[in-house]
Amino acid sequence: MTAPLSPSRFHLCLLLSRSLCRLEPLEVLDRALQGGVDLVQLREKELATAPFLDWALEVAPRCRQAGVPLIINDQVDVALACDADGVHVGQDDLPPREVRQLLGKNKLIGLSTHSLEQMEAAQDSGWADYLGFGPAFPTATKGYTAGLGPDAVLSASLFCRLPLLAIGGITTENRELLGSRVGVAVSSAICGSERPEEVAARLRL
Ligand code: TZP
Ligand code: MG
Repeated sequence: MTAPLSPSRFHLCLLLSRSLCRLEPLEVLDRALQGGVDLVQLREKELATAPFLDWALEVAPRCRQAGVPLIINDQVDVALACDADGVHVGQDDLPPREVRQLLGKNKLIGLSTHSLEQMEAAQDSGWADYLGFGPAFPTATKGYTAGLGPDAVLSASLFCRLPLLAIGGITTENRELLGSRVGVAVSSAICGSERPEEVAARLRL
């Protein structure tokens, strides 16, 4: 990948985790891509680096074939080894400035934020290409018993100058509460479905 990617077009990010998949994980991926996912983030908290890379090397060609960028959660080494399109980090992970030094300027960096203050700091520092914001709703996936709620997501979407993906507990039932201005990143609602393509299509407003 040589040209910088534009993150402004992202509407629906699949956070793919094998352990959450009801169907065979590659089938979940393919069917979610058919349903309109336009960004894939591979998030595998239970895999060591070598099996994570093996898995990423299976996922990467399918994303490439679909024309959808692949982002690796946390691990810059895995992203480089599979020539992914970028890395997503949280507030306590390798800082975006250091990620940029390792990845170079033509890859995407996503950063999770949980407040307007974190969002402002991320924008001011200028290293991230897009921001996550959440949890929008409670979610067992990351053990959040409360969400920030739709009003906070709406405020964030008005405040944020970078492309924004709301995250956490987003389902086909609550998606429209967040408004069409904000993109969404979704794991369990798509991975846990028997019909990932239908769920993905309904999550795209
Ligand atoms: N960060 C905030 S909530 C979350 C992450 C990674 C989990 C999102 O998964 P789900 O299953 O869509 O709630
Ligand atoms: Mg992380």
